[in-house]
Amino acid sequence: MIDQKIDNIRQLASRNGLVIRGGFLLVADDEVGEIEAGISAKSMLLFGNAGSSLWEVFSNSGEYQDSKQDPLDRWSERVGNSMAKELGGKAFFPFGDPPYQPFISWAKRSEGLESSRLGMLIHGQYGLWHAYRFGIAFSEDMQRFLEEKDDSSDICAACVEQPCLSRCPVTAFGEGEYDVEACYRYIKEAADNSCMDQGCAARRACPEGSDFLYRKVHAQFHMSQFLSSMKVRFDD
Ligand code: B12
Ligand code: SF4
Ligand code: SF4
Repeated sequence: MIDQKIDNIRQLASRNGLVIRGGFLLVADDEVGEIEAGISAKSMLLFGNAGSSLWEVFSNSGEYQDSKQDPLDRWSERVGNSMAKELGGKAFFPFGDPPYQPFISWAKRSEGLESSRLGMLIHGQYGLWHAYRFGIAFSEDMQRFLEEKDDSSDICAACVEQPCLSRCPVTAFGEGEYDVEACYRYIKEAADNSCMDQGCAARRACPEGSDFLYRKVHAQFHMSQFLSSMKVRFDD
């Protein structure tokens, strides 16, 4: 019966260009709270894009076309809340005001992902080409209907050349942390840079998940969103 529910969830996600990105059982420290009065949350499923899977649906949405701010966050909010309502769960989002929901540690608990040498999470199939749009908390244990997570491989440790670490023109990943301002200044000021046109050069240097590389128009969308949000932070 519940197996069928997971299948329905998968189909619902897929209609929105999303995939289930694993799930985990909640503990008291997660402080997720109740789904509604008197009904506590027991498990969480994460949803996101694998490669450009969401682009078709998102780029045809009202949020993408209305020229207002943060279209992808607004789209995620609408789709996440509507799926949660239909499934009897409660949606949580990776964006909004700090403190942020801990999607990085939730992702590690869900699919056993590791942080890559660049900092972002690397996936055995999608490489660096994936992201999270929302999580949905359920009152039942949904994790037991998913494949067991694989904690076994450290992809970056097995990568001898580690090309990602030498491709950034301003060494934004030089000190083991991501130098956001150096990245921003470069993509804003360098007249002809492939990062704005095709996405982060360091990320593109990674050989993993090359079938899931974001489409050019999708990569350009993220880079221009990043540029305008960093303008507010560093220049305004
Ligand atoms: C804040 C934030 C940022 C900030 C970074 C803040 C800083 N360092 O000054 C900014 C806006 C710069 C940023 C940028 C990007 N981010 Co970001 N970010 C987040 C967010 C909302 C919160 C992280 C946080 O503060 N956690 C709390 C602190 C205490 O934990 P922490 O582990 O120390 O967090 C640090 C890292 O997460 C790091 N960080 C955040 N994003 C990125 C991206 C990269 C490439 C790296 C190396 C590090 C990094 O900065 C945080 C603060 O130091 C998370 C979503 C979430 N709710 O977790 C997404 C998230 C980590 N970001 C993500 C992504 C994809 C990006 C971008 C690559 C977006 C894009 N273009 O696709 C860009 C990088 C731009 C580029 N060069 O291409 C994804 C990562 C997915 C994955 N595969 O791992 C997440 C999970 C969002 C999502 N919806 O999936 N991000
Ligand atoms: S290039 Fe190698 S070290 Fe860098 S993120 Fe990809 S697998 Fe990891
Ligand atoms: S977008 Fe370009 S400048 Fe920014 S971190 Fe990636 S490679 Fe470096």
